Amino acid sequence: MFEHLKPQPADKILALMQMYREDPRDQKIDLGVGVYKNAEGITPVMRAVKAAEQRIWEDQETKAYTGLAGDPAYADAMIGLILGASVPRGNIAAVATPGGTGACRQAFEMVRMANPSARVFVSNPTWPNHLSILNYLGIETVQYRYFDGETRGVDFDGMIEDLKTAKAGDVVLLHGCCHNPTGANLNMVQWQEVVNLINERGLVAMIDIAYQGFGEGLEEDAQAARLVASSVKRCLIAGSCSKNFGVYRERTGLLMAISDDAAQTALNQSTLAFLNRQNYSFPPDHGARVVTTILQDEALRADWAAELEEVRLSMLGLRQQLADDLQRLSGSDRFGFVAQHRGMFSRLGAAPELVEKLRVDHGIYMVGDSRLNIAGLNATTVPILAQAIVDAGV
Ligand code: PLP
Ligand code: TYF
Repeated sequence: MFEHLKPQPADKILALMQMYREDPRDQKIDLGVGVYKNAEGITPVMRAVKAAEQRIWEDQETKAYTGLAGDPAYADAMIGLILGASVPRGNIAAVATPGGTGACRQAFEMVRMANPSARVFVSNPTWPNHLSILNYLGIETVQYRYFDGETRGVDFDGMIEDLKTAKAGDVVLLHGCCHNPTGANLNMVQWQEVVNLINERGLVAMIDIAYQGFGEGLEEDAQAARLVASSVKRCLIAGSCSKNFGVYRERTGLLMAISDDAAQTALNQSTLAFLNRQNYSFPPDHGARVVTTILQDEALRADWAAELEEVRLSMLGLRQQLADDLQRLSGSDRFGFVAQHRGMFSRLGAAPELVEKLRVDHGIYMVGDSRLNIAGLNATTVPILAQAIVDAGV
């Protein structure tokens, strides 16, 4: 039977990661996969994570199963982090999931269960896994305009025009902050307009928030999710701790389903628990326990927030340095968007041939759509990248 299997397309980002590893050149620069790296090129375990792990090692008395939703304390802590007090706790159903990917997957499964004919509107472009999982589940997708290739900002008029074609019950998937892959984000006035449209048309909002704390700050980056969650009748929020706690491989995520009705919330909670059971029974606990330990302890939380802020500021510094170098070398302001974008990524808007040329000629690895991971740079490699970009005629 297995001979009937067909080869599946590889994840382009992960394939690039492999290609980089196999490149023998010393001067190569990895701007591919979205992993934070410090100036030494290391993805460190955060101080508070180490401390929490030590505490768990000392205090944990059992590794017996938690519950299908994971540890309720983890959900409470993450709800506090993402939503603050913007939504009454009683309106939120939540389960731990294996990473933000797991949260997206479970969210899409819930959509399909609730309304098999619902379409999911995704930004053009979006994180490739969104499309890949939606296609795999047989859910119809519609792309809405998002990135303006000229300004490298958001094509907001195009976005609204396209979202107006959504029908009641369709889902609108939005990146809560730090859009992947473009780095271009809505301002709060635009978010309000999107919320109004969602409400007018009876759409279902879904927020994927994987970079809280990487853009404008922990609270600022949650503003859009809070606005949406507190203004719509129902929504889904997929959260990830991979980046902001640096616990990538621990697979630590949370899915929330929010409604304005207690009975509906109970049904949502049991549905989410059911979906967890169908897919893997209990969600992973270690990363969730680390995150809970940090968020519940004042000192650990403050230290984590301080280290996260250092990470955020270092990426902002690299953005500014790159924008300045590009301005100087090109003698034009056309790269100013690099300093305006937020999060780990910027989409340069370069043709695939140029991206390929940068890889072949300079050992500079970025995703084929010209997404670069700002955190892959350091003070030494920024000028090298800037020169290569200008020489290539981007
Ligand atoms: N959503 C987006 C937009 C992402 O960029 C990522 C990747 O980091 C995720 C979700 C989920 O990542 P993970 O499954 O590693 O938590
Ligand atoms: O976009 C990125 O680079 C990150 C990491 O299948 C990632 O979100 C990439 C591909 C993938 C899972 C995570």
